[in-house]
Amino acid sequence: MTHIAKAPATALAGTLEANFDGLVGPTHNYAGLSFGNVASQNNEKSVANPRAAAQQGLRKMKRLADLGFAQGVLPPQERPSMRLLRELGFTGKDADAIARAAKDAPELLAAASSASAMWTANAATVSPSADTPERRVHFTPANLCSKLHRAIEHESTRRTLGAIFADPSHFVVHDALPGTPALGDEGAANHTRFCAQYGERGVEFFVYGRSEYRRGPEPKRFPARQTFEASRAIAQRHGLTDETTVFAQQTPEVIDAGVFHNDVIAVGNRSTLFCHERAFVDQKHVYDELRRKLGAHGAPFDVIEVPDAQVSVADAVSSYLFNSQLLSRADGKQILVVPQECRENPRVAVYLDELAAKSGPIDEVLVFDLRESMKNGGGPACLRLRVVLSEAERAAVAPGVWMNDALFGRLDAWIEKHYRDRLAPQDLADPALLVESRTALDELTQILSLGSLYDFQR
Ligand code: SUG
Repeated sequence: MTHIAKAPATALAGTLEANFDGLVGPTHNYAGLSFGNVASQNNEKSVANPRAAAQQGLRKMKRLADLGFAQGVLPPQERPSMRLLRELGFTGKDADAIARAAKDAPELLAAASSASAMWTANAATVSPSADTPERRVHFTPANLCSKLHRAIEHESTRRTLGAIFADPSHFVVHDALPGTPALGDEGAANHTRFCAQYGERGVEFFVYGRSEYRRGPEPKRFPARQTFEASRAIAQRHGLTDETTVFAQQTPEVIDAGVFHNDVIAVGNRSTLFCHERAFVDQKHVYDELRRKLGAHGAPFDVIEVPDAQVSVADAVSSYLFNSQLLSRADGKQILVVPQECRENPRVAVYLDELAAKSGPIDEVLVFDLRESMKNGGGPACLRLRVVLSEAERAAVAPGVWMNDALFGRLDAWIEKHYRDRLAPQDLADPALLVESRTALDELTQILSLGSLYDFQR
């Protein structure tokens, strides 16, 4: 069933969707930091392979670039975060601070060491210029305030996005929203943009888990990370209007079943929404509103709804069927990029076989081994940030981050040279890991031509 179509002609003319994947950092490990994320909890304290993790992600980027998709790279962050360790009171030389954290508070050292910035679907929410009043692309880095190890990402994310999308005539990179429970924001993992053509005005779909001020159903077991108030604030600061936004609440029961972000249960592209039948509160009303608002721009809207009877929420969570990338080929057909766990679940495999055989909007399924990331709850869609860009905007992006044969070769060799192939929880206490990471990242900023991005370089 995994039929691989001929590579389409590169559709680099006009406005298109570029995907910016996070390069997995040298400290990738399994620390069980994400309560509510079933994979993260199940793999707590197992031994990770950072080199394989980075190479699996890099191969996905290369393959999609080879197929003609615009593919960029976002660099990892500095880890362990000495800034966090210092803020938490671990003083002295770097090695001493790490040793003391390892002894007195290993959970804080694990939080400071997480490579979680690799999941760039959580880096920011992005509104393309076609949707914003002054026709610039807006980025709001996500505050990720519901987890300590992720709440330390947004400042570096802002700096990185500012370096890559630097031209103020095309791009606006905002600060993250204040990091407080009322404004919990997890970025593009809870945001989808629908449109007829990428360059036309779209409808932006914001999905939240709970509201701080409006009474409503809430999950009982696991936290809802995204609030309505955060989603609404982002729409407001990006200049979106009521006619071009739809807000929907995730079903609390699916959050309690491990759907910690909407992209674990739904994915959309252009005029297609692919989702589970239990994804949203008042789901039919959500479809109607999307259809009506898209229709007002003359855009169609198709839903591919997967019934519980065929794929349960538990199957969706363990296979990550919906954490797929839905990508438009140059010929207008769409491909679905799924993790290999989808082939290993018999019900999901049957569903995908049927989907690819039907003459619907999805024509082809591509399967990737992303095992190392998957074990922390990060599938193909978590690893990428979508940025719709016009030709002029693409020309304004820092050129060194676009994936091509030369960049692939350099990054592959860089990973081989700098990454460990084994990282166990106790290895986080090793002060050599900080030195190795900094050496690797220093070289990376040269490979990507991004200047001095990191605190240790300044
Ligand atoms: O935030 N896992 C990440 C996975 C993020 C997936 N992203 C999207 N669905 N878009 C998270 O829960 C686990 C780290 C650890 O346990 O070591 C972690 O942070």
